[in-house]
Amino acid sequence: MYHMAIQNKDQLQTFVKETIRTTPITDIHTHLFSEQFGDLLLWGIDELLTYHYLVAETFRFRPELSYDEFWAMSKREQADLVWKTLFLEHSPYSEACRGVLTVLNRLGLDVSSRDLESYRSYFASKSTSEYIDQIFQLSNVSTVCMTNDPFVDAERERWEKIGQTDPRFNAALRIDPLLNQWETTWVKLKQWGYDVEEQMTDRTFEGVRSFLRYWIRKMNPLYMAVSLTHDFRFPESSPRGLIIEKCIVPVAREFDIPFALMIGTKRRVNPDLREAGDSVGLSDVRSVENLCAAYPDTKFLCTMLARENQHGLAVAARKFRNLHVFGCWWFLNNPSLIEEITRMRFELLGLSVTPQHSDCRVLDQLLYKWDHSREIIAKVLIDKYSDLMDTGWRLEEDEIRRDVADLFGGSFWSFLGRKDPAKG
Ligand code: HDL
Ligand code: ZN
Repeated sequence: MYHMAIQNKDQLQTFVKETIRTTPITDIHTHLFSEQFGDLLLWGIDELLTYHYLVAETFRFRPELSYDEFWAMSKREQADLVWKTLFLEHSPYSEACRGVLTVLNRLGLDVSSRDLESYRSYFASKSTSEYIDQIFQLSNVSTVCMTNDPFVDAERERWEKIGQTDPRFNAALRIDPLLNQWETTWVKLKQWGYDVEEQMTDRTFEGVRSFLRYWIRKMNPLYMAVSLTHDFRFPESSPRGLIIEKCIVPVAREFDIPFALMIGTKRRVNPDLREAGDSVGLSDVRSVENLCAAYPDTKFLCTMLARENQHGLAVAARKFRNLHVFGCWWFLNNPSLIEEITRMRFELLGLSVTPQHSDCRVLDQLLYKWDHSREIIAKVLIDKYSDLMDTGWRLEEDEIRRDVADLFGGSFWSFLGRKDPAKG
């Protein structure tokens, strides 16, 4: 194939930006659901405005508003208050506010009108399936990975009925209650017919392994995932430590799927904020290194919530090829931190990293979370390629296309040892 070399920095900038804009993305962690999951899939302006990030920001300007009063409001009333507080009474330049406006703009709505009712009528005219198609097409996301938690009744019941799901939506088996609330979770497993007891016995371990096998066979997940608080340590002679050692790791290897660790939350520091009440804590990278070292044949995906953990995590990934780092998670999903973290990762890990995931809870957020991140990743990549040009390295267009495809899911699929189903 004729190689087209990049001739100068202007051409480099233009080509990288266009390649970043047109390369489809595999979004490896979201809270989205395919249409078969019914009202578990959130979309539209009122869901966008009541995203828990915006709820937290609204309360900061409403010292007189009681939490109970807010939670008693309808979704529409909550959205009205968020809109009034964060968009009309104050300029909406926080990332979560800006995101709502990016979505409206990308849908072709008149953001300058500030006419919430006109936005509402636009969404009211959409059906779920046509809107899913529209958002995937506009955001140029090819597939998303869901967060599928069999301990959520509404979700478990739907899995019992669902056959083939939408190929744009991959599954991930989320097991937080198994690892973080064993003292109550074991009772549920027993009720579901698994031969477990509270004590960490071989019988219990086999019961938990059969639970995992059942859901992996049902969901065909890309990976198993857990969110862990900042004080997570491994090894640890606790139910969490033992279930990881005796159940998660062996079953992950049996099915050749990674175990994804999302580490660093501080749960419900303000419980009145509900979903918005979690905070961040400094985590222990050593524990991730211990896991990778103890189980070299098991694949680990990892993202950490504290900015201060990012350098250590990137260095850990240099030590362990069975560790794949991903995303600028949650409180890190802001332009200044995405840029800092992406620069550090590209300098330490090159292409062997997945720089971003969206964590979308509302379908339309795919438009803004990826538009904003594409722009930053392009900026960092241009700098990195520009440094290469300065050494006399010849940059080829098809190699830049290859690199961007790797960063936007290719490295993830290679790490999984699977082909991207969206690529046929
Ligand atoms: O545990 C997780 O997957 C987190 O992403 C939480 O869902 C968090 O509330 C969130 O939405 N972060 O973006
Ligand atoms: Zn998440």
